[in-house]
Amino acid sequence: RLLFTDLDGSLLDHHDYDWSPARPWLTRLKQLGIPVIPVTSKTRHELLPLRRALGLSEAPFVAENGALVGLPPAWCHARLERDPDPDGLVIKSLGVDIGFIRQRLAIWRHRLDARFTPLSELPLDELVACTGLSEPEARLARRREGSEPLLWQGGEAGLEALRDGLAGDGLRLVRGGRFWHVTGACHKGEAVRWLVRRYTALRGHRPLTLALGDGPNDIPMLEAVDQAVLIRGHHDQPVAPAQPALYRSRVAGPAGWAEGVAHWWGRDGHRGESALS
Ligand code: 2M8
Ligand code: MG
Ligand code: MG
Repeated sequence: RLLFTDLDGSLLDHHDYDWSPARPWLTRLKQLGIPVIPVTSKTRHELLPLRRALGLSEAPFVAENGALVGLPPAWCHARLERDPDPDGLVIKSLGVDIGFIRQRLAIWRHRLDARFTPLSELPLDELVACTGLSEPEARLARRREGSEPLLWQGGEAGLEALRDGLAGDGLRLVRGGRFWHVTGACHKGEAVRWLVRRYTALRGHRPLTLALGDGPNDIPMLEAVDQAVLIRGHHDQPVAPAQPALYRSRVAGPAGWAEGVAHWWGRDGHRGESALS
């Protein structure tokens, strides 16, 4: 089995990034040998200390909304990946370079007179104030490789115009928590499928998959798995994944995360443990 999870607003609290309500389940999943795979808007630099703190350093991860996949040695293919980075990870790019994204954003901002601030242009103190990250964490959030978050300051129509313009460049615009995120033609769902294919190739069987998320950018991920949890969130937009095996949590954040895992994989709830597992 594999568990894929969004971080902010899901495994981590939207405001203070606490995950204590999810701790008992993290321990139990570790004992069961079930990888908990972060699939997040965060950068791989933010993920390094966070995976360590969460006890997830042996699991792969998806960073920057599907733009990057990080593989620890056990997930590498001897033939395909030979050169891990100094942290022992092989990084796969599924998106496009941040330089191209920033270049196109600058052009569309000018052409459409669009009102937004890219994260890379936010002064550090403002980034700290609006996210609640510490200063060192905010520095790591700035080290982006395949996605640019935007603080949107314009209206709905401007957003659609920007989306259309970027689509012509092969770029996507998705809503995260506080930010809108610009990426290449990648998303969380594609990255999850990539990892499921890799697991299947290495282990010789398809895993049973569960995914948990709270935002619009999580929808493709929730649609790419066998069982899904939509965590109660902070969104005004209706979020409705095309997923028959969907559980909507009653509570938000890490408590909703624990509620969702218990729903599908709890002691009395061995639902869906079909031939897949
Ligand atoms: C941004 O991502 C979140 C998650 O969805 C958002 O859009 O609100 C990213 O900049 C990420 O790198 C950062 O850690 C996070 C902090 O809240 O904000
Ligand atoms: Mg989220
Ligand atoms: Mg996220």
